[in-house]
Amino acid sequence: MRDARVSAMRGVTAVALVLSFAGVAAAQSATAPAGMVWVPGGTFWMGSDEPEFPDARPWHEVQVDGFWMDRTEVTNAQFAAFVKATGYVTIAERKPRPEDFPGAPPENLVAGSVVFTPPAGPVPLDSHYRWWSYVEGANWRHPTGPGSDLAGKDQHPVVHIAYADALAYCRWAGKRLPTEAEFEYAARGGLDRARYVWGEEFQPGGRFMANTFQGHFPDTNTAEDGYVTTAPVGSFLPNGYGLVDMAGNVWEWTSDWYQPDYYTALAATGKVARNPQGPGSSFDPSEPGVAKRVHRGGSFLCNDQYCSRYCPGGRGKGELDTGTNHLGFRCVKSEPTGSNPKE
Ligand SMILES: [Ca+2]
Ligand SMILES: [Ca+2]
Repeated sequence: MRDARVSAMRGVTAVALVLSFAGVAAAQSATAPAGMVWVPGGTFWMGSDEPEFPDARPWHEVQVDGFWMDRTEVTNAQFAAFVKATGYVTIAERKPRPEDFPGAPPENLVAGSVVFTPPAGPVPLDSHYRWWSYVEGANWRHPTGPGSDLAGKDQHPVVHIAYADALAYCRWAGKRLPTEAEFEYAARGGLDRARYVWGEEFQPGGRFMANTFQGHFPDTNTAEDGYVTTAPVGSFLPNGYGLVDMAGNVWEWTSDWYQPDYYTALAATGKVARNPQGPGSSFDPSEPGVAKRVHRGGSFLCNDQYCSRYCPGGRGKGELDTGTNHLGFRCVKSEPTGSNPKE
């Protein structure tokens, strides 16, 4: 009788062990989506008091729930897998429709995208049209136009991504775009109001920490950080949450509409903003009729002469159909309500 009981107990123990291992396996797969990093929720100071960032004022307290975030920008290899699975055609690959551009000469309605085209010498920094060109045939497969391709660039961030393209990828992957607050919170990596996503010094110990622009903008890129345009994702050290390229390499879409005084409105409530989702509509005084969403993180073209918005408080913005060869994205994912891994 005792033997039977021991044997039964052993059986129970074995079953319990099996269940326990199954539980661990399930927990591991649930807590670690491939290529994603858990960003624990918390409260932080969002914004900036840099003189050149008037739309990032004032500092205001924001609370975000924890979420999963892609460790890297979405790569060409990842985007190619999405296109292969779905047959998706990006905005830049589609011929513009005359009804969307009334009055445009038919010869101008060509599929293409906007490419950084550096001038031969120094130019006034008064208009970005001096270094951006609409190039027929430029798209994610041809980053600088028809003569270029993705050879050797599988691990580079995908570029020429319009907002709808980013959304389509996110939905396919079962993810979503980050809010602006989630992006900044994640970019800061747990540091409180630091100037850079890695700390206070641009080159700690002489080391470049992000892919930005060195030299004289926009005509002479000395690429002391090793990269003239995009770098393979993760070429620079991760931040405090283990995320790479949260500053520089390519700008990244967020889901928020852009308004320059949104932070002022949040701060005026006198309360901590909880999981802010952005304003209900867009307004950019420099182009009032153009709806824009927020871009974050800066790019390989950022430099202190023209654009230091790779700093974590820096805000960018863009028209929804406009991709460029320094704009990509990454995705995030919420845990189901009530589940709170690692917290
Ligand atoms: Ca660079
Ligand atoms: Ca980036």
